[in-house]
Amino acid sequence: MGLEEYRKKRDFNKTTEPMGEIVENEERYFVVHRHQASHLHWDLRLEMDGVLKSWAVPKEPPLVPGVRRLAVQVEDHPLDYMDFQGTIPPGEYGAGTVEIWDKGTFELQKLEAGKIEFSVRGNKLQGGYILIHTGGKNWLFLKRKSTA
Ligand SMILES: [Mn+2]
Repeated sequence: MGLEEYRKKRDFNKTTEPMGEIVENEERYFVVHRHQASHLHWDLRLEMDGVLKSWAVPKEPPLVPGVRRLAVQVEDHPLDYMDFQGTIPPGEYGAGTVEIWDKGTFELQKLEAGKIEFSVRGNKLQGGYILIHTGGKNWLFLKRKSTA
C-alpha cells in the first residue's frame, strides 16, 4: 500500500507532519544451527513474520559465491529457538546434538514469491545471500556475487 495515500492528503509545504519513508533496512536476527542428527545438516533460520523461517541445508552453507546448496524448508520455529543448543534425546524428533554454527543479523532486501534476497552480518556468513524456491519444499541457497 505504501505511503501514497498518506502523502496525497497532505501538503508538506504547509504542514509540519513528516513526509515519512518506508523503512526497508530493519535488522532482524538469523541463526544457523549445526545439527548432528541421523544425518548431519545445517539449519538456516531467518526471523520473519514473528517466527524463524527454517531450512535444512544438507551441506555446509556457502561461504563463497558460485556454490549452490539445496535448502529444504521445514516447519517454522519459535523465535526462542534462536538461542537453543543442546542434545535432543534419542527417540525424539531430530535426536542428536544442536550447536549454533553462526548467528547475527540480516536485512531483507527483496521478498518475492519464491525468492528471498537478504544481506547477512554473521561471523561466518557475510554479505548478500539468496534463497530461490525450486518446487515443493526445495529451495536453492547461494551467496550473491555482489555483497550489497
Ligand atoms: Mn535440524
